Amino acid sequence: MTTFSEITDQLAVQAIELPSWAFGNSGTRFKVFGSPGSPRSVEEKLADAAQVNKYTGLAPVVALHIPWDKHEDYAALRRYAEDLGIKLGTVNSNTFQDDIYKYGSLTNVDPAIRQRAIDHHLECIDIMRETGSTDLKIWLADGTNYPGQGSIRGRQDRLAESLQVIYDALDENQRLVLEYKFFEPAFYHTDVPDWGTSYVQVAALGDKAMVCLDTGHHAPGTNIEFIVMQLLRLGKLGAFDFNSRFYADDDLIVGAADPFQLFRILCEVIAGGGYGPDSGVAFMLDQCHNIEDKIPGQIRSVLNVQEQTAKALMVDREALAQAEVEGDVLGANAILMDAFNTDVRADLAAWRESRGLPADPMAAFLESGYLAKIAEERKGGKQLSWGA
Ligand code: AOS
Ligand code: ZN
Ligand code: ZN
Repeated sequence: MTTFSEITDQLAVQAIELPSWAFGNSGTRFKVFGSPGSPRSVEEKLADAAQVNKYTGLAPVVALHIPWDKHEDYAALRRYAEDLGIKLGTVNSNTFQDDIYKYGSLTNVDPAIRQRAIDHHLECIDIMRETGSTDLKIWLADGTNYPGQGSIRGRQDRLAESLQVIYDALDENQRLVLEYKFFEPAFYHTDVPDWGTSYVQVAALGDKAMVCLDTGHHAPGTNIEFIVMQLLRLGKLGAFDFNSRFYADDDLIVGAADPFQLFRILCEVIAGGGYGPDSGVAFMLDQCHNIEDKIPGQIRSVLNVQEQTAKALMVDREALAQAEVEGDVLGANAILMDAFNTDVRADLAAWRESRGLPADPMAAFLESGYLAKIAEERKGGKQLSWGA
């Protein structure tokens, strides 16, 4: 097996993008629980995100959501982030909260509504120019609830036309990443339900359009690492939205429900050339913390990704290739499982310390008193929630 000391250079380049909305209050349709000290402004969300990077060295970028993170001065917001040692990243568009999008946005049969949705994306691209963001992420709530409600073919054609207008507005250094999801909020059909549809749409647009794979957006039992392999093989995996699910789009902490699945996904990412800053694959979290504290929730998340990445980097790929050639089924499986079953926690802790980071970022953050400090300082004002 590859030793831990042989993989540290690769571990050192890992960067995971945090979702700004993970720091606001969130919940389910039953209840949104507030936590003391939850952010009341985009700046406070960024300050909280910077804590995750401070204790882990793993999270230097924060993704924004428009309109949730609308700001009167994005250049100032960018400087504010840079002063905190982080950068503004992917801009997520939002066409799922306005009444006019009840029957769809980029797919809507009404050209005026489609134009409104396109204009929103053009506004996001303008914001990206100011924030220095390179990725525009599109997730659509578009779909229908009943057979016959809409022409599923017509909607697909209109989606292609709308995306083309948005794509044509991108600068040279900007990309469009199209996220898929098999259901919810629409329940009969979703306009971008699967990786194949996302691939077909982005392939028609050109090189700057890529697929975004949200790990929570698949039917139970789906072999997600196969999709990862295929998209990398096609040169079209642009981004991950990492999270974990027990039932549907749960948006729980990545690696919490199924660490082995996360390991298998990362094995395919590494094997397929999708790892590292020049790979073109953005590692983003798409999570909400409904009952747990948000900052520790995000710290736990990036550490989970780091831990499984370390194991995936330690797989003895030469031995694996050899076992495959020899038809050694159980030997090959054992090579993979050896890496997965290796406890890398002590090595990671020592390596963190050697880089001036706390051996145990969770403990160090909790001991810092930051949660009590924000609970005290952030009194009054309106706390932000997912969707606000
Ligand atoms: C929705 O299910 C998707 O995962 C999107 O990425 C969404 O924009 C994100 O969850 C923020 O709400
Ligand atoms: Zn997502
Ligand atoms: Zn989702």
